[in-house]
Amino acid sequence: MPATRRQFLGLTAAAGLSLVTGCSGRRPSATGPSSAGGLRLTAAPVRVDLAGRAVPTWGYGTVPGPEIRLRAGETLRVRLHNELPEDTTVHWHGLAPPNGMDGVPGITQDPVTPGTGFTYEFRTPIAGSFMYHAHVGMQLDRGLYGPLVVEPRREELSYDREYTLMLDDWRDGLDDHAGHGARDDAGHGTAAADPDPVDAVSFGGRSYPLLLVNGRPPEDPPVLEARPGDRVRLRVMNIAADTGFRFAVAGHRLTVTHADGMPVEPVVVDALRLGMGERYDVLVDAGQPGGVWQVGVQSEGRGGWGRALLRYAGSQASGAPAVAERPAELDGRLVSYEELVAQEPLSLPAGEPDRRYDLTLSGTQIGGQSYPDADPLVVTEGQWVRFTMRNTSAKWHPMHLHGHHFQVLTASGRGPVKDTVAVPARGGEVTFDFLATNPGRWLFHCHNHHHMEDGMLRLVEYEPRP
Ligand SMILES: [Cu+2]
Repeated sequence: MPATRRQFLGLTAAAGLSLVTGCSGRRPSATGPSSAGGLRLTAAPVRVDLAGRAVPTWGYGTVPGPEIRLRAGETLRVRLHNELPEDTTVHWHGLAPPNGMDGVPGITQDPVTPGTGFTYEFRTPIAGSFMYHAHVGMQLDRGLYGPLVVEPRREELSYDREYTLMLDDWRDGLDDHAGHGARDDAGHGTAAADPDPVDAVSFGGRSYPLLLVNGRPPEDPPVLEARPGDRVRLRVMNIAADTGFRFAVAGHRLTVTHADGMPVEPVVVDALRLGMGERYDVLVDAGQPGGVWQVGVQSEGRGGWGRALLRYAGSQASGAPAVAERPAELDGRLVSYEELVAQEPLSLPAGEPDRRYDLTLSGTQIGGQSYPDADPLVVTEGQWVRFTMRNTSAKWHPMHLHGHHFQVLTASGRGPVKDTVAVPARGGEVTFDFLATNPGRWLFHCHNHHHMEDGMLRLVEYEPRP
C-alpha cells in the first residue's frame, strides 16, 4: 500500500501539478510547467459544462482551476495574467505569505488591470490543504478558484490514494434576470425572503440553483475510484460564496486528520460541517466489498444538493445510487471544534494574551463597524492576540483571518489550528489566539462573500514597535 501511495506521489510530483483527480477523464488535463518552476494562471472568460449545458463564467482555464501542488519549503511561483474585462488578483487562502503576496487589491497590491499580469512568489513552509481564489468583488462567486496542496516533507499518514473535492454553490450563467452579485442582498429576490427557522443552521440567504463538486452538478458527478481495503484521503474544501455544507459518504465513516490543513488528533465522525472557506482532510477506509456509494453534499439550512460517487474497482456504474439519494450518515455524528485537538499547537507563551479584541458579530457588522468606515484592529509584532467573537445575528458567520494561523480556544487547551472558524448564530461564541508574527495589513472578514461585500470586514494592522 505504501508503494501505491509513493507511485501516486511520484506521478503528481513529476507532473508538478495535477488536475483535481477522480473525475471520469473528460476534464482537460492541466498542462504547463511545474509550480516550482513557475505556473501560469490566466483569468479569462471560460465555459463550464454542467451536465451537457455549457454556461459562461470566468475561470482559470477550467473550473476548478488546476490543482497546484508543491512540497513544504518550496517556493510558489505563479504568473497571473488577466484576460478579464475588469481588475483581478489572486488570494492564497490559508497560506501566510508576506503581506505583498496576499492578493488583496488596494491593501496589499495594486489591482491587476485587464491585459496585464502579476507574479506571485513566496515560500510555502507549512504543509496543508489550501485554496486559491480571486479577491475582487464577487469574482469568487464565478469559477475563479482552485485547490492548492502543500505536501509535507515527510508524510506521516498512510493511505493509498487521495482526492480533492471542492464544494461550491453555483448560479453563474444560470441567472436570467440579474447582474452578477447585485441581486437580492436585502432578501427581495428569489427564495431569500423567508427568515430561517430558529433551529436552522444557515450561513447565507441567497438562491443558488446548483451545488457543484469539482465543477460538476449532481447529474454528472465526479467519480472517486477505490479498491476494497484501500485507505482514501479526501481533502474537502468549501469554496462557496454563500453556503455552508454538510458532507458524508454513504456506508463509510470519516476519520478527520486535518482542519484547515493543520493536523489534529484523529477523530472518527459520520459527517462534516464546513462553513465557507473551511477545509477538512479525512481518511475513508474502503471497507465495503464493492459497489458505488453516494458522497453527499447538502446545503445547511436550505435546499440544495450536490454529490460525488465512491466507486469500488470493478463495480458497475448501473449500480450507482439515484441522484438525490441521501446518505443517512448526514444525520450522524458531526465533527465539532470542541473535540478537535491540535497536533502542532501554536507556541503561545505562559500567562495572558498581550492584546484582546471582543467583537460582536451583528448583521454584517464586526464590533459595530462596517468596512470601510471601520477602525483597524491594531496589533504589535510579537504580541499574543486574542479575538473573541459573539454572534448575535441569525446567520452563522465563517470568519477568516489572512496571513496567520490561529488556535481555537477549547476546553482541552489544544484546540484546532485554523484560518477560518464558523461562529454559530444567535449567541454563538468563538475565541481564538494568534501570534502577530507576520507584519502588514491583513483582512479579517466573513467568508460569506455577500456579507464581506456588505462591509463585514476589518483590517488587522501592525503598528510600529514602540
Ligand atoms: Cu457572514
